[in-house]
Amino acid sequence: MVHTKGPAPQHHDGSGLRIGIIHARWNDTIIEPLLAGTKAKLLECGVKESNIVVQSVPGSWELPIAVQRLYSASQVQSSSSGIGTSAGDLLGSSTTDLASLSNTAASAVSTGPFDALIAIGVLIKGETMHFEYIADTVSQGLMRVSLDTGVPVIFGVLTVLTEEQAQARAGLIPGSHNHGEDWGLAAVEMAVKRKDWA
Ligand code: DLZ
Repeated sequence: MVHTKGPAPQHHDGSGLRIGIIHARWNDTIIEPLLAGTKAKLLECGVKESNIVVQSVPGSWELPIAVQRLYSASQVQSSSSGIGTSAGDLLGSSTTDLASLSNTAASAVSTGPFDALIAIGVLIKGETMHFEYIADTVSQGLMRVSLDTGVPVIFGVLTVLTEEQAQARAGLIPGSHNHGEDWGLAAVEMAVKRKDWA
């Protein structure tokens, strides 16, 4: 049995927050529980459903540009008083098998700048010769977006050697823990602290 430890949890009030989630569609059987765990924890922290925007991209490689565009779009909306293109429109609606967990551009989501963004992807070494390149570049890209924009970007990208390791981190193996829950908690904590540190 594979066990992984999460951080000591801190619970913060997410009721005033707006959170964006962007997930890759590669390895969707792992992505789905991770996304569900992330959303469940956000809701448990008090984030309103209407303040959670979910969008998808083909693979993890596309996560940094998507996070950057989604955040920029949300800033444009807030400076134009909500008139104009929605953040969802700029990325296109999410029309995957994960659709039940994702918003579409037409959903009744709020507008305004995001307080935190969560990038979710699953890279399994056995499946790609490019594993190291993608993992390294995506990690650096997501950190760059976070530092350039000043908005917390939660690193929800699993970089694992086997499908079994991925399943263990998605809570799919008995006794294992769903890391998506940690990412939801981290997003709320960092969004609240970012406001405190402003
Ligand atoms: C091409 C590719 C491969 C081989 N493996 C994965 C993977 O394990 N996880 C993932 O999220 N994406 C993978 N991709 C897709 C790339 O991330 C990207 O979507 C394509 O190369 C198109 O730019």
